[in-house]
Amino acid sequence: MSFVLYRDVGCPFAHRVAALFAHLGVTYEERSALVGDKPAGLEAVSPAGRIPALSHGELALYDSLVMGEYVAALHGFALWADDPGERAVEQLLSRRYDESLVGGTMAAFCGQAPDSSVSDMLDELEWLAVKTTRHMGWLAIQLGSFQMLLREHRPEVAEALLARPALAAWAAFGESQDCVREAWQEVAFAPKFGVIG
Ligand SMILES: N[C@@H](CCC(=O)N[C@@H](CS)C(=O)NCC(=O)O)C(=O)O
Repeated sequence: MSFVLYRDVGCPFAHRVAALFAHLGVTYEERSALVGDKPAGLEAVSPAGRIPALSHGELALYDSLVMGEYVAALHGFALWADDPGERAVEQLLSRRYDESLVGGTMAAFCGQAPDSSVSDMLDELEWLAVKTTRHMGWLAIQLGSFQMLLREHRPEVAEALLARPALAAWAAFGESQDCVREAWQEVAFAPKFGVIG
């Protein structure tokens, strides 16, 4: 029974699922579309037409966190820290990232965020990072790309991030992960948002 991942090339939620598969060495089929397009067959798996979506046999999932939990559980991978307090902070970080930091990150890449909001975003990331000692697992996978993109597209923000030791350590770990690099090498959305060229 194979996994089929429906995604578009720019969706950060899809990237972390792809990165998790790479990290686990799990093969999967991919139905990919350009940014803003829907991959063929998506409707059958994702009733709201959202990406990413994942099918596995009869199972159809359309939230990346649920996919991560499922795939990790199947492969005996610890998505979260064992310690309840640490796990709670990791989950808080994950939720905050999804709710607002992904949008803030994208706005920063595109130069559409005022410096004050980029600084607020870094403040919150730092606040969460100092409370999270474990850099392994889902956390690194989903956030390791942050610094790579900043370094390429907003070097001054990358510098600001490096001035914060908790974030610098965290970014260095994330950047060292092959699966993070592989997932983000595919990113082709930057030109669409006017970041490149
Ligand atoms: N919580 C969802 C968020 C997914 C999400 O927002 N996907 C965007 C693309 S990156 C999407 O499908 N947007 C179109 C829509 O909501 O109809 C997840 O983690 O999978």
